[in-house]
Amino acid sequence: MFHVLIPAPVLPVVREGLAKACRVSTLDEIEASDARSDVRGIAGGGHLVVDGAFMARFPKLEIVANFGVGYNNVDTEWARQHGIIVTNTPDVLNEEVADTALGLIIATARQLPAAERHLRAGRWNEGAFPLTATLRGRTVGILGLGRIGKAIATRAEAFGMAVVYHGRRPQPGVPYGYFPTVKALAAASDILVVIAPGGPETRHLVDADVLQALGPQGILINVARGTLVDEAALIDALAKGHILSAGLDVFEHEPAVPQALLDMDHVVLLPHVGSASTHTRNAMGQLVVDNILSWAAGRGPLTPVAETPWTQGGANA
Ligand code: NAP
Ligand code: 8YV
Repeated sequence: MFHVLIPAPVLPVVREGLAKACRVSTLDEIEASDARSDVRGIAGGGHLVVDGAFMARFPKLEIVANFGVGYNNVDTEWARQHGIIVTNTPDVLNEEVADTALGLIIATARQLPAAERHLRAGRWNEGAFPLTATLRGRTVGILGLGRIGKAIATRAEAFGMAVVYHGRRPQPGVPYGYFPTVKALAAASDILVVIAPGGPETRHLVDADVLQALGPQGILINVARGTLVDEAALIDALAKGHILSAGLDVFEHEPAVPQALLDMDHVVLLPHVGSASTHTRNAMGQLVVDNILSWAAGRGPLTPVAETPWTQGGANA
């Protein structure tokens, strides 16, 4: 029977879906036995670090099915070199994460959480909540116009906002203006939305210079990974009024959130809930299961990541 390790807690849809056709073990169960040697799959949570040292513990490992579209937590280069397929969960979460991004944009521009705190604290009796920024006439700049970025763009358009973007290259057939650098994108944007992958290549793409270019009426939204934004520079820019506000679903050292951000009333902070509805998390979990079951049945992975492509005839062929 195909043996799958589930190293961290997963949704019932993952555990039960795999258990129907596979032998499933937790890390504790593996440690307590000599079963490590026949583990062929790992089904992982998005925050689980799957590095070379971890994968090397399982000599027969063939597939790592990551719970999450972002897979910066997996050493795909080590996996590729060892013929191991890595899969992720693309597309099934696009709309949910885009909804979260728009929620953050509205909540941040219109200061909805602060307005609610004003009401709950009984301060409405003392006076109206101050007037806020607006989405009217704003331009949204999207850093990473991929699957989720495009879903954010269509929503921004529906709200009457202009859309521009930056990626490593312009995309043919896309109706939005392209900017070749993040700084130029920020200068052209009122609201800068970060939704590119994490990892060393994108570390601190949004730095002090970019925030300065975004300007004193600018709003930064990050629904990607905390590492894309220089958090210290962001705190400094917010404190000095170099930008107006920020809406953040992700942080550099999750779950740690800097006290300086917690102390700011005009930023909106979420605990990495971009995809966190029951509907969407179950769809992601089902895709983890389907990838492993398809692989175990010899039909190949459904959604391998670009770094570990699969062609009929063998892993990484
Ligand atoms: P995707 O379809 O691969 O899109 C990523 C986009 O980023 C592409 O358009 C790509 O364009 C651009 N990009 C890649 N590397 C870049 C670089 N070095 N500089 C500038 N742009 C770059 O990915 P997706 O499915 O939309 O997901 C995007 C990310 O969102 C994930 O990797 C994940 O980290 C994050 N995410 C967060 C949550 C959450 O809960 N907050 C949920 C889901 C996903 P080019 O190739 O043209 O550069
Ligand atoms: C999850 C995500 O929160 O898909 C991603 O890249 O960031 C989120 O959907 C993450 O995978 C943790 O489980």
